[in-house]
Amino acid sequence: GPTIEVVEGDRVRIFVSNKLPEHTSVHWHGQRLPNGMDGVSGLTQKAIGPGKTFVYEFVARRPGTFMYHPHADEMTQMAMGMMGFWITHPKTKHPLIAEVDRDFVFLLNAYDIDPGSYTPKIMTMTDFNLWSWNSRIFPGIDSLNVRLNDKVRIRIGNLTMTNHPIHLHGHEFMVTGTDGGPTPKSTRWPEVTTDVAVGQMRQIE
Ligand SMILES: [Cu+2]
Repeated sequence: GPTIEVVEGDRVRIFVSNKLPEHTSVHWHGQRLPNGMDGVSGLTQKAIGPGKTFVYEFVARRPGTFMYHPHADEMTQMAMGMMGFWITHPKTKHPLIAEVDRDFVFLLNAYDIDPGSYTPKIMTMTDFNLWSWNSRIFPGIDSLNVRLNDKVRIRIGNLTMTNHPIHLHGHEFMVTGTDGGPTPKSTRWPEVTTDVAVGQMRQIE
């Protein structure tokens, strides 16, 4: 899905039109929002039927990096790649959110696709054979192009079924944010690998 970028305090309205042959919904993972906007089918809303549109509306309350995905037949819909990123930028200068020269987002997902087949096997729980970055697979992905001395932020979300240690060669980084928001400065130290567990986001700089 597209990366949605908004500014803290923005009121956001999203029209979700369901063109699938089955019901769906969208869960805005990590956002502070009214219960009815949380997107859990059968709990906080009626699922969006085929051909129907549901309008989500809420205020982006806190700056950070968030993910969104269906909460309806997740096994099928997430295994087919329904997921996306959401960035809420701070409205004013934030003591824990640095200004950066480059800001990259990567959403990890995984598929089980037999050779010669085009359709992921949706019932697989752990035995995947293709891991993708923003739904693309090397060499069909972009490199991270930066200038010497640029301050670089990379936001990595993991909506696969396995943890992924993310490792940089030749650079140290700090983990500056998680799903819960920016990390306190006292918790930051240099690393070259950080594990991004299932359902988590890690923001490194
Ligand atoms: Cu969630």
